[in-house]
Amino acid sequence: MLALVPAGAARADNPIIQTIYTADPAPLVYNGRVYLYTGHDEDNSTYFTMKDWRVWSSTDMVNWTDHGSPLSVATFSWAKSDAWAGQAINRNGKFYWYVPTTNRSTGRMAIGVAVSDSPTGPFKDALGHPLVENGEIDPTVFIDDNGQAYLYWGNPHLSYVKLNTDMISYTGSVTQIPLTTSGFGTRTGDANRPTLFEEGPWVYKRGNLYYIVFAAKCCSEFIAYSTAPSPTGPWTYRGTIMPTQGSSFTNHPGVIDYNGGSYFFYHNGALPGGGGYTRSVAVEKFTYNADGTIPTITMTTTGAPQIGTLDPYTRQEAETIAWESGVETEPSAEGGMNVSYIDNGDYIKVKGAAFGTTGATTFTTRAASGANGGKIELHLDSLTGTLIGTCTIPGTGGWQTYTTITCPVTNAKGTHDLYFKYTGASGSLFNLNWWQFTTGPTPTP
Ligand code: FUB
Repeated sequence: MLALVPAGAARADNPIIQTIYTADPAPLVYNGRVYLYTGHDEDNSTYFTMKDWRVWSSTDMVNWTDHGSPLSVATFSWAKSDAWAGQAINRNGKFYWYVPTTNRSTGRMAIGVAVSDSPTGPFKDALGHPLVENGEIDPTVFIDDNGQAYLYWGNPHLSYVKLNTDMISYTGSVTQIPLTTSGFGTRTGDANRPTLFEEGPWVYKRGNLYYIVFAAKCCSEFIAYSTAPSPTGPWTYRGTIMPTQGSSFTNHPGVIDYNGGSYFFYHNGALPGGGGYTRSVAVEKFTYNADGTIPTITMTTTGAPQIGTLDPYTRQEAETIAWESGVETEPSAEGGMNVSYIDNGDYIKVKGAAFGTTGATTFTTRAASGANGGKIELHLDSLTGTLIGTCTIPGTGGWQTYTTITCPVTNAKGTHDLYFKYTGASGSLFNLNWWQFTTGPTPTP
């Protein structure tokens, strides 16, 4: 469990995940939604102690739903440790997640591929052995317009293979991309690494231009990029995207276009207790220059603007969160995830809930408590903002014994950030699976 996020950070929306430490973001746009695949730094880690990968999703770039961990080192029978930086992509109605992890029998880093029918998993090992192995890390996957897929990876070299359309095999041999200073910039002071390329490549195409964005120089890293007229080069170094910032000595890029905007995902050490081995994923919106070059992007605590609003009149997962303090999540007996370890004074913020002109009349939530329950205070715009309702959650006889509770609500009109403030006795109060408001005439008791 992370240290409590200070109250002064309540307006921040970056880092976008606060329940755990996350690293190595890999966003994927699918079916109108952004799926975000990340690593997971263990609490109090003093190395890259990473056992599982995580999935999150959002339609508005600020409220993120936790889908838990559908892939871990244990998924790969041949893997020993190190759930490091990967990327997922969809093809053939399936989702392929390429990840670096340590091969138990060779002791080297290898690239595995997991497959699922759903972007949120569960994922299984597609092969039962590594897809490729040369002791290097950080796969990025890209499908060109002609259907040819490429898998790139590397540290200290940069290699690629041409994937077959099954996405789990390749044709031809592993090819090393020449790391020239014209292609990847000049590093001074390290005879073994004459260019800026360090790790974490992210390859994509925009218009007719191919981009490779990467973690540059070590340590601390910054984010730089190169472009090319083809997926195999020749690459031209284009400069810095994100300077060294943010109290993590690594950084890691993920770039997407979504809903008419461009977004840059990265990680830093911005949460309490954060640092080089306890990192957190964040996002910024940006606009390409007219010539296709990428502007300098600075880390912020505000993050990307919200796209649209959140509909409080449709069922929302309790683990859809813009910002929180003190809570955790866990797999729910009812499917998906639930919010857990809710203590007195903890809170969750969801951003931009559109209550409309008629306003909300009731709040319903699915809750369970193996203790004596507690209360949910519903506040607008801040933890001390207008109180629109208070819902009492009883003990239900078990932490996964859920019941549906409805409470009256007043004064909830217009669009507001919504704060769920949890109060009660000491210890865990209750778990929450989902919530939903109703609008319309006030129901008669
Ligand atoms: O998260 C473990 C390693 O740190 C990743 O594989 C690298 O890209 C760096 O972020």
